[in-house]
Amino acid sequence: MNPKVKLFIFGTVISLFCRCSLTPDPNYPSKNLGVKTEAPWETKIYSVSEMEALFPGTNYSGLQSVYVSTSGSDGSGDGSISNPYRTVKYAVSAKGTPGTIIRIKAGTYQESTVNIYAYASKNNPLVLYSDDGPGQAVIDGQNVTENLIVISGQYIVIDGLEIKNCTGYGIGVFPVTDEYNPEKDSFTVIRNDIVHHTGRDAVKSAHINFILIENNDISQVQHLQQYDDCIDGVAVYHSICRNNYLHDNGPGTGGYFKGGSANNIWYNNLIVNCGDSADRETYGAGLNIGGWGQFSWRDNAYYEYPSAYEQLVFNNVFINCAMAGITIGSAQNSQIYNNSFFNCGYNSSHLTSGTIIRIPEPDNVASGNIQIFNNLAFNDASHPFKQFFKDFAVNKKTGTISHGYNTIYSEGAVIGWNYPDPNDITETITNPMFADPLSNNLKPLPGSPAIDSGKTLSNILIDYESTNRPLGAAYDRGAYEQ
Ligand SMILES: [Ca+2]
Ligand SMILES: [Ca+2]
Repeated sequence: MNPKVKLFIFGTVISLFCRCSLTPDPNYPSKNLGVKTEAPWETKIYSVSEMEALFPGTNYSGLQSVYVSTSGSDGSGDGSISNPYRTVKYAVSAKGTPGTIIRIKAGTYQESTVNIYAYASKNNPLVLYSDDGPGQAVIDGQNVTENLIVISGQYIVIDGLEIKNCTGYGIGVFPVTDEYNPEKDSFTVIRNDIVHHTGRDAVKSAHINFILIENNDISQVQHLQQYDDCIDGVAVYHSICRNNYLHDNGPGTGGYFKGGSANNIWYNNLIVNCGDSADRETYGAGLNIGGWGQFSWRDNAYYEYPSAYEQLVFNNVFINCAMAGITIGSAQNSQIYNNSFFNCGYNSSHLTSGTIIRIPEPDNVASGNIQIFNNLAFNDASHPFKQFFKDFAVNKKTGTISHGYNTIYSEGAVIGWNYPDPNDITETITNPMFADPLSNNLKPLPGSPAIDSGKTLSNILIDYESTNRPLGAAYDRGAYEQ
């Protein structure tokens, strides 16, 4: 279960000031990119509050109930509580219509691929629900089924299921027809699920708009084809990933949105033991924002464009992500605010590693207009790192990288900032005094230099525990406010 013991408020109110899009360099060649797809740098930028208001909430009381039980029958059942169906796949095919909640009773369901296709609505979604509590209904692919749940259409909610043991994706969210189809606004919600031991990415979305991924426990991809990720998005516009526990994924990342993705917001996630790959620099990170040669813009891979736009990453806690906490690979207009790192970026086996936040040189366009403020990092004597962040993209079209008010400390090695201003007096090399980092508690102790020393950031109005910011005399650095 998700160990993030905290009060989670769905209606978190965060308002973001409008940010202007950064268009590609005018020297980039123009491309025929299809008539129904807007460019990632042209799409509207939604704040958290604007975006979350578009998704179905957690009150399912008005929906029609259909029941599935391990004691039910697909042949003689009718989906009623007294005569339930036996399999999720059959229940979805028989009764998976808008305004329905498929209530799956406790037990393990050995399923082949469950394809969910429906055009529901915000107030009448189609919900798959673990009826006896999160994790009680288990969908088991027995490492035979390829993709376990495949979603297309609109307003489909997967709530509380444990999903495990497949050779493909655990949950895949894709367009109905092709990348140009006009129904690309998905509004899929993946909440309270436990997804693990998938063959490929645990939660995969591609070529869609609007997905909300919250309160999930996602881990242990089996990496059957390549190093894969807890959450992966290709050419996804408008997503919120929050309050997830992303962990124990070895060489893969906790999360990775790329391929011309835009307006993706990551906050209040706990990311532990991800990105330990030493030979795949792209994937070795807790979070990977953008990526290598990954610009697909919903059709072809165009290396001339950046991989991600408008990535907002705040209040996340990173523990033991060996290659890097965050990799910013070909991302533009992105903000890295108030994250806390413990024992990340200590693997120095690659040129660009040994770094808490990496901004390496990708195959396509380098990163630009990156803001890095109010972050904290501490590594103990056994996990020395070389620098807090470093920009390696010196030979390409690197835009501005702004930073300040970060505090770092390494017990075991000489450390530095490396770029561009090591004398910035707001940035300090002092111990942030995390309370109990070995127990994933990175809340600064009383007297920490992180408290009341942060930069005021008008779009960061809560902390990792959903406490309002600021408290006390000023904003704090790191994920917590006090
Ligand atoms: Ca992947
Ligand atoms: Ca404060």
